[in-house]
Amino acid sequence: MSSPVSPRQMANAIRALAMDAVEAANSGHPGMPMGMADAATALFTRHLKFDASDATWADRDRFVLSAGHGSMLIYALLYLTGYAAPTIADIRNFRQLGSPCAGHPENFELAGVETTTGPLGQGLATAVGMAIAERHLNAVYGDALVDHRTWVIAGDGCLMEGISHEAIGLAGHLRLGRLNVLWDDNRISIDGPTSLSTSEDTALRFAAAGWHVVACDGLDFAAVDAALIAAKADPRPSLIACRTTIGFGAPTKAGTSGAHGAALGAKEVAGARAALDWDAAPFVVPDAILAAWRDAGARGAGDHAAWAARLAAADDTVRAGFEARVAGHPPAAAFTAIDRHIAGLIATPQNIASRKASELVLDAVTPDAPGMIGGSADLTGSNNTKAKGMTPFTADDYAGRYLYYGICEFGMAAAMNGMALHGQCLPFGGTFLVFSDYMRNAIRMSALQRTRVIYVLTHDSIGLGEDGPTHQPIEHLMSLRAIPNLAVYRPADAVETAECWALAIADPTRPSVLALSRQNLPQLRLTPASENLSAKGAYAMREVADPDVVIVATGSEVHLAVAVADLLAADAVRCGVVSLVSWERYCAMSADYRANVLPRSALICSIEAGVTLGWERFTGRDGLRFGIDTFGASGPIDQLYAHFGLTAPAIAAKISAKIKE
Ligand SMILES: Cc1ncc(C[n+]2csc(CCOP(=O)(O)OP(=O)(O)O)c2C)c(N)n1
Repeated sequence: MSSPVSPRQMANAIRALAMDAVEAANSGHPGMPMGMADAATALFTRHLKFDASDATWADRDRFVLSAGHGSMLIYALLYLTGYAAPTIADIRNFRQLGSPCAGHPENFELAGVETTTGPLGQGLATAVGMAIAERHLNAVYGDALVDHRTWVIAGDGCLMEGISHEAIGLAGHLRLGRLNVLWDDNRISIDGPTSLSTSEDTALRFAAAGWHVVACDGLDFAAVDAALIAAKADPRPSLIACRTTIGFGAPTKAGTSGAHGAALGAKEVAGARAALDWDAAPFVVPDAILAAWRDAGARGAGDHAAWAARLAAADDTVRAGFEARVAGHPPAAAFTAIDRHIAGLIATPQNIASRKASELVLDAVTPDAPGMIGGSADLTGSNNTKAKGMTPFTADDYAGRYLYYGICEFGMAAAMNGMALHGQCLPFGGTFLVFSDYMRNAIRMSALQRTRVIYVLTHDSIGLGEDGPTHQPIEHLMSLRAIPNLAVYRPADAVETAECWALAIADPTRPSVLALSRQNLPQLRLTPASENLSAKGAYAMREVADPDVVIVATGSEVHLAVAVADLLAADAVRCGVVSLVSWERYCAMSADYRANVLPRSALICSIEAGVTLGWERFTGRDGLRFGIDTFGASGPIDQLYAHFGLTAPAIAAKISAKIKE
């Protein structure tokens, strides 16, 4: 039976819900959903492969609303197509505390939201990672199990952001033909028309990056449908430029920035209802229109069932591996491999840089952890991220597990978020610690979204030497520690480096930073431990009874602390040394454990070759904090440590003087 409901009526349901929710909240962005409603209707009723009854179906198409401020668009779509959430009550509570319909879409609130968006441009770059994951898994498992697309709705803002350059370039280079971006070409942003700030030819920009570009009237369902058909047929990634009108339907605000980010007001909403021929009460979708949407939401059920049958028929080992990856369980063999590697280090100690130690871990673990996908922002040989046997992921070989991201830190980080969110992938990627600033917001988004992404950030102090202050991180460790739900590890030697990798791989809902040295470090851990000592965040590296002083240090400064303790011992000062591998883990330990590691009875002093800001937390007001509160300098490493007062004699003298005060 053919539905009497027109696509425009279906689109108007989105428009009405967007207007009503923003009106009720008296905050939000009605213009974008109203402008893109027809295009979204074409996508969701004709092209997107999904089954609203199971938001977690592994072979579903991924949909990313990169223009996250238009969140009512995705909330309306999820409700209308029949996802378990949001309910209409949730939508009525749009932007209220406790509603899953948050101001911007959040992946941890709604199963149908693939990624948290709001920081413009990042959704698009995250989608590139999803498209990479899809092609990789397709190469591993074949069309029968992995065969889906990634769709994006992006606005002018997303495409103005610099990260779009990185994302578009990478997608074009890797010929990610299953990535399709619908651009809401409404030529309006907050300050007014986009002509205020840009004259760029967006279509040419995408074409130059190797994309297929198709333009259509974004308010015409049939035209968008045809453009989406063309996009799917082209082997390149596609930009579908949808010419739209922001706030379509609003009598005076349509086409103006007045429709962008505020409630339209009762009079304007009434005018829009009249113009759109929508006479249902607020938050009410007429039965026939809702039924048509629910049909669209069930469209994929047949595909889903056929896929499930193929998975059930797959070889037992393949199916078990596939399902374990979907569940996000790293193979037990990966942890066994790390344990074996640590035993090897205890047997044959290695005085090597922690970046090199990290490479040895990767060599050991990646063969047993097929989900691990590495990469670097053009610093492969410095970050030591390419494990033995890892081959490049290229347009000609999607089975490869190593990505050459180019000099695109932000794009790399966002793409890694996309791979992790896609599922079945555990991405890690490298750059210098100092350039974490370039990708900081994506690291923040990893933490907010609870993705298992591992950042391998090398050259973690002035210890990198001659490259000088532009390359020497000073405030970075502390500023990364300030990001909630991010584990920042700074291992002191090769054993701790292996322990930190094990912790990062095992942590399902938290990203990790591994801050690693350029310079060689002596191996301090020389006896086997019965457990992963780094898991507690901090532990005694040198234990003394009833200490006068305990030095808490991190990474490359732990062996310096040990040297200080030796000098103090010669002076009859009882000095313990604590390796603080991870603040987050240490602070999560019991008060008893923490007090045992850093006893109140002792003078606590810190050593870290970075800002001293923050160390008061452990040293109190009386303790000494050894660090660097200026930029670094260019010179050989030994001269630099001496210049900044970070030598054993200098520190021991200050601690001695303090004790004698
Ligand atoms: C990185 C970042 N910078 C700034 C903002 C604030 N902001 C939200 S929407 C917007 C304008 C976006 O314009 P456009 O993409 O054209 O959206 P439309 O006006 O069509 O809704 C800005 C600047 C943001 N969300 N993210």
